Amino acid sequence: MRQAGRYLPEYRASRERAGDFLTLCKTPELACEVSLQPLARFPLDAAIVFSDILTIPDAMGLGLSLVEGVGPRFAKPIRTSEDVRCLGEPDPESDLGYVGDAIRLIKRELNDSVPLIGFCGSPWTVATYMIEGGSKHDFTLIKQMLYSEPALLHQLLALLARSSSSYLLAQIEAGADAVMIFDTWGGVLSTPAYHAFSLHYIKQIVTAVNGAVPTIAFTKGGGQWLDSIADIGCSAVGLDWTTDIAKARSRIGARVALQGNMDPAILRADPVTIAAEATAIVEAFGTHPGHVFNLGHGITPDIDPDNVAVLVDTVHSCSATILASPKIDNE
Ligand code: 1CP
Repeated sequence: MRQAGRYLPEYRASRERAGDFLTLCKTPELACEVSLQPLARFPLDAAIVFSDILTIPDAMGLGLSLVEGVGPRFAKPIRTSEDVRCLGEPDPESDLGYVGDAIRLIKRELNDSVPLIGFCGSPWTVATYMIEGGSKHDFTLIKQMLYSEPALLHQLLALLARSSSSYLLAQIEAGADAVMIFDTWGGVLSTPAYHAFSLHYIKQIVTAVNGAVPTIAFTKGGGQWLDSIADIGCSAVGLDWTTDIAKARSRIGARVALQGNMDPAILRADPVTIAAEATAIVEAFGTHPGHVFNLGHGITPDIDPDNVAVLVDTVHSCSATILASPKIDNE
């Protein structure tokens, strides 16, 4: 996650040239360049298009900016029923066409060497930014709306689900080989609220994709809801690092593939520790099919790229070893 980003000096140079983060996202040549940077350094098995989950609210006219040291900010957050009523559904071609253009460029450059992942945010997660006005991790305003004006929040989430569905279908049309739905903030909800306000809308998006390409559903903090997530029709479930991957495999691994789940903080350790931790995850999953190794969340800017190289090499070598020795298995 966040294969491209500030931990790479070449990303920082491209961002400097672009001037700001949004220009980087909206200039297909630059978005393509940045998407390919991690693959030039590491023998990764997939690329992910460089973009952000906040492109949809930006296209809805909320005035997105990325403030240095603060994170994303919206000039016009959504607070009232009038605000929600005024929102339109962005057109994936005319309003978000730069993402499709970036995907077409990346696909041409990849030339089928590895698959390309497209993505969007979950309606709930995107709505947290739209209502709070940016990164604010206490969720006071959106939870107030959830419990005092649930119909209004549902109206916004339904609009986001429709917008995200047409956006992912356009990404698939442009060449995305799989799509991932990031529900970074689903884990802050109670169980009934998670099902009604987050998973319900993720399911609508997965249903709209209708098996055109594999779909990956990731809820950070969603470990206790894995069975429900696996039941929405997605091809894979993303796990954060707080879930035991062996237990997740025995619970839902026959129904879906699992993606994950190393704690990105481990990348701050020494190479021997990184290799041991990565090997433990690959071995915990065992020889069953359907494990996509990944970090449980994004790489942070302080990570040494050499440590990422150790991780990628370890995953390749220990996967080959474990697949060659089917006795190493743990039911
Ligand atoms: O240059 C910079 O400082 C920008 C930092 C950055 C990056 C590298 C942002 C702003 N977005 C991105 C790219 C990004 N965002 C990708 C790129 C593809 C990749 O290489 O993996 C992806 C998949 C995302 C998705 C995203 N954006 C999520 C979901 C996944 C996650 O990390 O939880 C979220 C929550 C966002 C919002 C966002 N955009 C940027 C930041 C710093 C944030 C998080 C803010 C917060 O903590 O609330």
